[in-house]
Amino acid sequence: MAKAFIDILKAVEVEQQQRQAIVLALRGDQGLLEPVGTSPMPGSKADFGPLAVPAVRATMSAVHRNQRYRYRAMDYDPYRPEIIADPYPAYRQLRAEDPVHWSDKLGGWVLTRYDDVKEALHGQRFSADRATPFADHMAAKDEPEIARVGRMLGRWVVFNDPPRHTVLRRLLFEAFSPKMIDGLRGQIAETVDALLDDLTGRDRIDLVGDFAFPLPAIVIAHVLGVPERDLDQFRAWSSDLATLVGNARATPDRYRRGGRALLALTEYFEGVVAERRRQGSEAALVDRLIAARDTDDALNEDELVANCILILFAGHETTTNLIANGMALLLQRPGQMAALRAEPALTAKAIEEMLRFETPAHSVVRIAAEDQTLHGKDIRRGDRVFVMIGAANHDPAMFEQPEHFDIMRKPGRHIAFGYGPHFCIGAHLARVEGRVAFEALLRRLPEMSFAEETLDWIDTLVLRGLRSLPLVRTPLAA
Ligand code: PIM
Repeated sequence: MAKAFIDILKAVEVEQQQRQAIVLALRGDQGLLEPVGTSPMPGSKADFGPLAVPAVRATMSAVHRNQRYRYRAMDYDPYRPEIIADPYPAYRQLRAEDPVHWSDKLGGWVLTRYDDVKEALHGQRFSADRATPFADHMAAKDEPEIARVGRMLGRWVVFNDPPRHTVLRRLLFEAFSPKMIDGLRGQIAETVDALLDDLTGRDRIDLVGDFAFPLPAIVIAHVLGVPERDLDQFRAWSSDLATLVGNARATPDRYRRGGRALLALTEYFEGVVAERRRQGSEAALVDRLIAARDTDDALNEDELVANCILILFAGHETTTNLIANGMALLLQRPGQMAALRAEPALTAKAIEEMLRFETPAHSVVRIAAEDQTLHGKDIRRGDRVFVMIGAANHDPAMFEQPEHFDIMRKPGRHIAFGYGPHFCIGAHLARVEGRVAFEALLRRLPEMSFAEETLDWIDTLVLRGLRSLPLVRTPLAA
């Protein structure tokens, strides 16, 4: 009886909201108010991006809750060029007005407040496994190749929950322990110097292609145990893979290209594993994983290969962006550049501020593991949730003057490496690479300026970085 009464009240409320919306629309009020009723319906041709099935489920559950007729405070389109160039004003509005925002464009919820982001990363209420539902969905759509790609991604430690996550993470973590990474410092410094030697005398460089990409790629190839000579090939595969796992703006062949890259990397690593097994090598991460497989049966062959690909991909894609984003931030602020040149001991602090300000691993996707209500919004089990780490790192509730880039800021609270059980195992390596790189860049690189007026940001949501960063030598004053 009571339930029937509540249902009637709800129906009345929906009708009132509809009527109010029509009035608002006729009045022309609130340009950004728009009925959620424009949601693509399940089964429509709308592209929700990779790992899409929960998105469709999310839309259905929103429809079932009558949220089709609710009106939202703003229309957030993460792929609009001005938002790709500068997402922070939109984040500010979302945090203030709609902290649990339903996005038709993304087919999921968008969390932007620091506390909510931290809780979503840490708590048990969200699952990291968004590859399995994607694979199931693709199999049901009779797309066996793409389904296979989803199954392979499902082996990545980052797309697993405990208890499997705990096992895989422990196996990988050893290679990234502070002790192991500190042991690589000399080799990182040598690689930095060699790359900078090659730039000597050049008046124009692309900081991404000439430095920020090769440095972490060479280092991670060494950690893994794969030859440096294959790095150019990796770069092509990796950027195709980034459009798939990074939630790039929809491009028609994204799944196929990303999938092809993943299959090529799989074949490549199957070859590496076979060769190293034959040779009985011991030094690198691949060898330790092979031993864990062969002696303890701790992981299966697919997990072994898949996590080598993840480490290669994650090991350079984000550190490349840390270096290039950081350099762009300093070039835009000559005062901070001068302060850092004058006092290289500030580099560690500066790196933390770069991580906060232009967070390279900008967002992660989670799947609601249970029904829950957050700031009045009903999130249903299976809904897709975009956890916007980059927005959390600009939350004024946590950071004073968050839009101010300040290398002197007291570090410590950003969550650029995530939080909780999935905290980035490569964090220490990224920090060491960043410090060694910036100390050398500022000491050895002559004064450079932007060669182009605008920065060319990649259009993925998960990775924030520059396609290239062309720089020219600043002419000496006459
Ligand atoms: N990159 C760096 N650490 C984690 C990543 C990552 C993992 C999965 C998808 C995209 C980026």
